[in-house]
Amino acid sequence: MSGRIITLDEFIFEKQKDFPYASGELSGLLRDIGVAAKIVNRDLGKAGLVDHIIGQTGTTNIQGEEVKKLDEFANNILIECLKTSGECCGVASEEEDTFISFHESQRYSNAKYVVLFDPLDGSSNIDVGAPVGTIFSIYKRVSPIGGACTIEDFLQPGTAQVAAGYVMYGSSTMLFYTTGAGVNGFTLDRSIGEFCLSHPDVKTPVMAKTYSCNQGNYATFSPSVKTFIDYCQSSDGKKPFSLRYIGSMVADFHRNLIKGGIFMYPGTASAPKGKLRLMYECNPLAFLQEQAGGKADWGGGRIMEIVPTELHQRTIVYIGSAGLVEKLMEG
Ligand code: AHM
Ligand code: MG
Repeated sequence: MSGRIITLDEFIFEKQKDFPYASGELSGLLRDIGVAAKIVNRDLGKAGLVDHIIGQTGTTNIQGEEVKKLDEFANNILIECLKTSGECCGVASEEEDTFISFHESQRYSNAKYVVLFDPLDGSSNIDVGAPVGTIFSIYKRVSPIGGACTIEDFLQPGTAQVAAGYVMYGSSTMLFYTTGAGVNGFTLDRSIGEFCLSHPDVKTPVMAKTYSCNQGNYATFSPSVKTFIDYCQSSDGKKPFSLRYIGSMVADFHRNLIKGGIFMYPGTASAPKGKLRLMYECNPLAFLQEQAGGKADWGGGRIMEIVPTELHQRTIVYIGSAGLVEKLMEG
């Protein structure tokens, strides 16, 4: 890309002008998440040093300070950034047992958004320096403004999301988000400390030849998933599909979002309803994927139409290029 750099803050500000009645609160929230992502990114960059040179996480470092696990650290950073934002009345995190309401401070009395997030998805990858991610999902509260948040504010179907996105901490750190008007992606320019527009209006190819799943579980997949994988491997004498699986959903999803492909986490013997979380992982990525022209299904309909019954609910997920998800659903 050439031309003038557009930072995340500038872009959000420009987009806000497209919605004449927007109060700017959602824009403020997205900016706060961007700030949290930069802090997490900074500390992730030291992960190898912390674990192998300075001291193991969970122990005390040479300054006598406790070395926090990075997923706990990311969780705390996000909660703090959102709590002090003034636009968010409560959060739910994959790392917390239940939701947290910020209603006790007067400052948040008018806040109308709740944010759900997985602070550091794929965290088992940190030890080996492989990519990890933060995933977030934003809803308007349904309970009266000013009071404590209720579980109903959080248990909304994915179709009610007003914004969603992820940050991938990889060879580059990237932030992709949607507010329901397409998907835009930003890359962190470390020299100036800003996310800069690098992937405007992302569209996922309708067809592609990449599939991503933990094929070690093949024996326990359903017959239709096995048939689809067999199709990917044989391709009727033409070049078979490529299997690409990092084991970090954001990274696997991100590659397929841009290049095309399908990510699958089917039911397995140990997790018949799937492993991944509906509210923290699948709904936000489904929103992004649909906005980029792809599909996200659980085998019986759209992921975003599932009516949630619990915060930490899990779901089967098939997400990616529209043509591939449709092919799998045909059975
Ligand atoms: P986590 O939230 O505990 O990190 O687990 C989620 C991760 C995803 O990022 C990834 O797609 C999946 O677990 C990998 O699971 P598996 O190791 O079973 O293939
Ligand atoms: Mg996770």
